[in-house]
Amino acid sequence: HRDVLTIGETMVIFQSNQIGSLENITSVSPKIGGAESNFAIGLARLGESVEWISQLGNDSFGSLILKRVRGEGVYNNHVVFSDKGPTGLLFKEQITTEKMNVYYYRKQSAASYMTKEILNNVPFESLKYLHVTGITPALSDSCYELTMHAIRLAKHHGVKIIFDPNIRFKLWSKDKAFKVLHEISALSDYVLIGDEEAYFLTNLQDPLEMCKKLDVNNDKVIVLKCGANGSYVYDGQLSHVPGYPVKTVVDAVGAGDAFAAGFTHGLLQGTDIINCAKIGNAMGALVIQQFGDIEGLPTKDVLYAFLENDNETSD
Ligand code: KDG
Repeated sequence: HRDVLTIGETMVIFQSNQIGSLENITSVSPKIGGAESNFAIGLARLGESVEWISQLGNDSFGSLILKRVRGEGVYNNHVVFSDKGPTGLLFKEQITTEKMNVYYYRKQSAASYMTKEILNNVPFESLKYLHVTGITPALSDSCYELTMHAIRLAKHHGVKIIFDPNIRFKLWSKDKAFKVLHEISALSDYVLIGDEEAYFLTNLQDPLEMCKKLDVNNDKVIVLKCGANGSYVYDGQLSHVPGYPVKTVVDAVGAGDAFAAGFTHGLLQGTDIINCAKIGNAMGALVIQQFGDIEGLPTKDVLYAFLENDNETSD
């Protein structure tokens, strides 16, 4: 039995161990990352039952990913290995301590060939939440169809949908992103969105106005993530939830996924949405203080100690 399901591509990440162009570096550390598996690992470390579905290449990178995700206690028995394409890769280039470039090698990857059939035999009836990102529908037409099929199945079984747009302009055109992200957002119960993403989707800048516009049918919770400024929660009324100041941001990639995991953990624990956002803010603050998408994701004990001591780790 799993409470949460997420579907998406995970890549092997090669992160440079030195500052400077990848042209000059002499060593990299292989890690793994992908918005959906980052989210799943975040939840699993907090003790929640979560399944991640993906299609991996029939190669060493694919088995590296599966072993690591499995080692985190994430359910993975619907993951498929395929010969249609290789496992996707990503390189993180640490240009300066503050600036990082990200390069994808994921076109026609195994994951981009996922189809909706991958959901055959997945027990939606026992789920509580489906986590959807804007990355999976951007990978290919069949991945878009898969995403919409997952949403239909979730609706049919009364499973709540948590949507994180995770806009990646390297993966699709602005027009297509705009159309599809609005389509999915309208079908979701919780929209966890970055302030710049909300600006892209609404062309508005005021938090209340953005939230109102995104809540097209007056039926959802909108959470606006504002980095160091914390987040806003909107459920007809807007509340600000302060963030946790971090002295040194080491690697900001993965903050949104950590937020989503913390927020969903709060929902599963039955706490109110303001507290869910507070947990999300704390998760984001913890993850950006370490290199890698998932390395800084806390266990439950670490998270609750951080929440009790407020921002202990940033001193
Ligand atoms: O949210 C983190 C992701 O951006 C990273 O893990 C890579 O999944 C990724 C993507 O498609 O950008």
